[in-house]
Amino acid sequence: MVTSRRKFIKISALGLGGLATTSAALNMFESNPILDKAVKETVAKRLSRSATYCEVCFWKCAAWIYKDEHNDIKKIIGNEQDSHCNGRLCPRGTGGIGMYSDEDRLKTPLIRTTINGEETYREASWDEALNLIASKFKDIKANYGSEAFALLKHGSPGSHLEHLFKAYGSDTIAEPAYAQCRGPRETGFGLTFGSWIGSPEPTDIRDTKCLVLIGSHLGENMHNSQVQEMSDAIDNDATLITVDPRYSTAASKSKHWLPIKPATDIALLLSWMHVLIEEDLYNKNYVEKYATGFEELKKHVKPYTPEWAYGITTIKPEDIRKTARIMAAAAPSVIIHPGRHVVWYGDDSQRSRAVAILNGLLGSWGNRGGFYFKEKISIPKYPHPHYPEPKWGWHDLGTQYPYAEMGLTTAIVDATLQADKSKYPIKAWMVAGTNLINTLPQREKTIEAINKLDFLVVVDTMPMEITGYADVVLPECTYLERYDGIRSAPNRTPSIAVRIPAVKPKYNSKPAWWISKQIAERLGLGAYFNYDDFEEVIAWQLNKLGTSLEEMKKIGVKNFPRQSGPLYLEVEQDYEFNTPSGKIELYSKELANYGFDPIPVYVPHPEPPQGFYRLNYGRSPMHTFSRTINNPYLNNLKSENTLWVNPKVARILNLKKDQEVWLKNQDDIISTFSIKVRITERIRWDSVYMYHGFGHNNKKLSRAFGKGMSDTDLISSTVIDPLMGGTGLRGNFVSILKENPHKTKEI
Ligand SMILES: Nc1nc2c(c(=O)[nH]1)N[C@H]1C(S)=C(S)[C@@H](COP(=O)(O)OP(=O)(O)OC[C@H]3O[C@@H](n4cnc5c(=O)[nH]c(N)nc54)[C@H](O)[C@@H]3O)O[C@H]1N2
Ligand SMILES: Nc1nc2c(c(=O)[nH]1)N[C@H]1C(S)=C(S)[C@@H](COP(=O)(O)OP(=O)(O)OC[C@H]3O[C@@H](n4cnc5c(=O)[nH]c(N)nc54)[C@H](O)[C@@H]3O)O[C@H]1N2
Ligand code: SF4
Ligand SMILES: [Mo]
Repeated sequence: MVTSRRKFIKISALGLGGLATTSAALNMFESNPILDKAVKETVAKRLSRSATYCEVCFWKCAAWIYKDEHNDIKKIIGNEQDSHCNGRLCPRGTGGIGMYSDEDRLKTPLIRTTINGEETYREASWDEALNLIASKFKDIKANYGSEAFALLKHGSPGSHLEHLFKAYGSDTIAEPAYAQCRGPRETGFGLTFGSWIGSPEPTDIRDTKCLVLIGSHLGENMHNSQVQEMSDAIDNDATLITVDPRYSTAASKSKHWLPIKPATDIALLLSWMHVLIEEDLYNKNYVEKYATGFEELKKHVKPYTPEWAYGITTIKPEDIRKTARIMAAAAPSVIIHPGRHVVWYGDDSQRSRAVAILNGLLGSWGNRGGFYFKEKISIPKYPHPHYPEPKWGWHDLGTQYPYAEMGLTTAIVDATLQADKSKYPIKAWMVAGTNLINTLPQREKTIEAINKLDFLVVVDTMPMEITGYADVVLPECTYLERYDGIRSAPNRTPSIAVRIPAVKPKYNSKPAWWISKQIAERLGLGAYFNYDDFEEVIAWQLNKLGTSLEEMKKIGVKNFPRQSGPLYLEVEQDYEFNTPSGKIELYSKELANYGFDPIPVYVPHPEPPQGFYRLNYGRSPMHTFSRTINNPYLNNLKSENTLWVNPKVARILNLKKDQEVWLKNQDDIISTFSIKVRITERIRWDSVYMYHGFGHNNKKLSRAFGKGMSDTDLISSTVIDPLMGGTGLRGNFVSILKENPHKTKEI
């Protein structure tokens, strides 16, 4: 129901920080007041539209870009036929227009140069920049082998450049969406159900009776259709249980909020399993038919009573029992959400596995209101010669983590640091669509690795921090000005969506497909890019899929019927899971063979020392990471983050609302900028909280520079997941400084 969904967004936004941002945010979920005004002013004029999918985050909602007869983009709205957005974009998607209009954009290629002894950038032609890059590709190959050139990427530009790198002979490739984001949950669920979760998550939220969110703050984490479904589920009286040390938006909509002591989730999960098994509430038929290892699990969780968990988690035993019973009553229409950003404390694959096992006990996998069987269209490969076989690549880095199934960004950093003594010497990076300086933990290490490189080229749309370290900066045009690969994502019904340029690239910017092709041609690899325009590739693929570019330009999204069978298990259906045993593995022999715990175990983590608070962070509903902070429309909605501090702490430290403070962490690292205090009961007294993405330190970002604080400044300590190499980021502690430490230093 549209009305109540609107209401939900309104209420949730209200909780977020005052009316000023709220009313605009509310309006923006469906329409943007600033853009609406522009549209009204041109009401007499006809607007034409072209299809795209959003690049402001990775939910990839399909949308229409409206422009007037002067080719001015006026508005972006969701495509009604798209299951990722159901015709409505989130505030960030609506504000995506600001990515295009931002006057701070990168405008032309830049080459590092020294003038009067000072390093600076000079503007260059594409030809000069591309020739220089091609010569470096050749040098690296001749001196160290192609494998020594690494690609660090995120988002759409990545796939074009990945093709270039593979043609060149390197699959030394990684993205932060694995080791700094989803990796552990894919391992945890993969080990249990034999299937990755993937994106979008196959959570059947719209039909669920009980949704359990553990450190997953849907509503601030604005993944579009997921938030819409949660709102529908609330309308349908589903029970929400939120486990979060912070009173999140989701917590404010929940029947049960469990303000867990940070870093203790595995204890709660084990105790929930204990209650389900001891009280005979688990889904017996399902477990008997589909699971293996039940007896071992039963024995394992026997000691983990709610009373035991209370001492660890601070969640009252009666609340643990009550919520376990609610889950069991809803089963199998219950979801213990797998989360998305799950790199917390280093034992994250095991925590994710505990979440998976709990879902297994309740029978939610393959059942309505639990997890559905997803399906996607496979896009035909445009023909090209075989890739050469690299001698080594991402597989060989981080081999100590047996479940690392994608490249680890941090292993690339390490291999770069050890290039002189390693058989895998990394000597050059291309970075595209990721602001590594704010994205990777242990910034000093990232910068040290960059300093060791022979060559760094950055492809970006904005003068983000990472561009300041490049030898060559290439300006990519925004998603509104280019073709990209066809979107095909797993969902209830498979669909495809296209991205068609609405306008010509502004300034002297170019799309990543063109950049890749230009470099390839200079390297004699033109055969891999056998087309003049990427449009030809898409047209060819669409024909193979039984549609055409003409049709897709008109409809933007095409939904296909399911081919793989029903969304859910049939009653008593035989089903083989893609695990070694063919069953849901409550106990994993494979893990035992590797010397890991076959069933998750709770291990205590370090606590904040005296005078320190745990640094907690999360998503701002108005922004995506660091990429949108300078966006004129979104910056207008939220220009800086605040530090959430419990009133008790404020009293002890005598902090006032809006007072500016600096933070110093356990390694004596001090934040670059200050942050304003927000005193609120919504955060526990043992932690402080801030939105990630703020505190930019590149002056070229005129709106974002120096506004708020960067959580990454203070994440100098990580605990690595021994299974898959993810970097646990939540083990950092900060003390609050009331005097400007930078000023003091200068005196
Ligand atoms: N401290 C801390 N670190 C984190 C997180 C956190 O919460 N806190 N979150 C983690 C998670 S979950 C993730 S997924 C990662 C995200 O990591 P990133 O994807 O690196 O995040 P962004 O800061 O958005 O950086 C995106 C970069 O891509 C550029 N860009 C945007 N659009 C385009 C485009 O169309 N073309 C090109 N070429 N460039 C473009 C932007 O200008 C920006 O420089 O960060 C992880 N790291
Ligand atoms: N608006 C917006 N939405 C986004 C994004 C964005 O940049 N902006 N990014 C997208 C991406 S790539 C990702 S990965 C997701 C990330 O979104 P989520 O997976 O939802 O995760 P986080 O932002 O890491 O979650 C932060 C929540 O975890 C809680 N938390 C902290 N420590 C603990 C703990 O020890 N135990 C428990 N139970 N909870 C804890 C925090 O208080 C906070 O509420 O968001 C996606 N959606
Ligand atoms: S959720 Fe929002 S930002 Fe992400 S793709 Fe959809 S509209 Fe864009
Ligand atoms: Mo992420």
